[in-house]
Amino acid sequence: MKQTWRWYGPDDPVQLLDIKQAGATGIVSALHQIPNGEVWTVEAINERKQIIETAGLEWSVVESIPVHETIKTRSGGFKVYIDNYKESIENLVTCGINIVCYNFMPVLDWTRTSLDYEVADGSKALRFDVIAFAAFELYLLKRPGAETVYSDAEKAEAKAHVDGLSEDEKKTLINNIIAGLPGAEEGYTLEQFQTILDTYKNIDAQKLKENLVAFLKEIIPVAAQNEVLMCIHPDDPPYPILGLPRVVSTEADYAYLFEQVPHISNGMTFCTGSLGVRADNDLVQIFKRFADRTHFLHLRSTKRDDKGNFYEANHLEGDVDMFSIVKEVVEEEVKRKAAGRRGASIPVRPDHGHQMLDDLSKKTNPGYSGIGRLRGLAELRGLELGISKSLKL
Ligand code: DNO
Repeated sequence: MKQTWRWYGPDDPVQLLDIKQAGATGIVSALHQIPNGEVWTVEAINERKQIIETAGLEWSVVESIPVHETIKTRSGGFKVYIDNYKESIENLVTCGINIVCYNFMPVLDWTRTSLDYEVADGSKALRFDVIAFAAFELYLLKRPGAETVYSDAEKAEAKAHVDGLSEDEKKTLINNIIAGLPGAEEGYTLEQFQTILDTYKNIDAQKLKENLVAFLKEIIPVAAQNEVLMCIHPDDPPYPILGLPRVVSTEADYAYLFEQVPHISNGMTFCTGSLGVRADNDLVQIFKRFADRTHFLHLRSTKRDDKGNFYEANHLEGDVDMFSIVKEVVEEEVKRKAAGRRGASIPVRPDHGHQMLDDLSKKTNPGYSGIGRLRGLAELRGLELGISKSLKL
């Protein structure tokens, strides 16, 4: 695996030199300063690239070029935004960068209710709690229709939950959900939020799928022509929330996208933490089926319960069978090498990590602390080495 690390740019509290010490050689980055939908110019890309290269690292993957909301709803100025998207891809190629991660989640990118859930060893993890989420949409956002999603028992629990929160705790819950986790390009106020949810009133899962395929039919030919690997990230969590459809959550979802637009440039970001939240997602089977289209790996684990709650576990613990996944990855790389395929080494990043040790007293990007990811990367690297050696590679 090509060991990479997500870096949010010059304002990231984790410095490029720290990343070198963590042993990563590749950087995963995005031009977060550019408003969603605008073209990434060659100049802006090169500026970031140079900063990365001056530190002796390589910009391996773009995560993400965000997809403008109007592309997802196919409304308003979406055509211009698709053209801009194509131009950004072409400009990245001009600068020598050719792997692009993105997602197609309506309104919200990844979603958690708690950013400081204390696990048994005292470190802090990100967590999604169904009742806290219900409390948010039923009693804080007051989303019309939310009451049809939950059972009476859940509603009662959610009410008790919200009644037990102080004003500050309510604000924190709201912010955790809608103010934008790192990498989510949009943040909203409560008022704006309902308005943007309403733009999906007439868009069900079928329609959203059609809109995604229409987008792919436009951008994949451009990517293919430029030998760019596009990799769509799964929904996180991988099921509908807030009455919004989500269409990149399961093996069947991915199979449909690849059937519709078969070129190999139409690939996936295999994110074990996102896909692993669903007990009915068989991760090894999904990887095996789409191994040749896996252009980027996000490796982390989650621990779920039978109520739909989950928290982010240490990388080698939780529900994800990381050994089996990494073994599949190592075997896929052997195949790629034998076939002389470009990019035989798949870029991987230790996805998220606990806030731990010195980082507990620092301001860190939720999920993206230095030390937690350092632990994750070290564990994954050791696992890979052990597997490779035992396979006599
Ligand atoms: C969370 C990330 C997501 C991801 C985007 C991909 O930590 O995995 O923000 O980057 O969904 O477009």
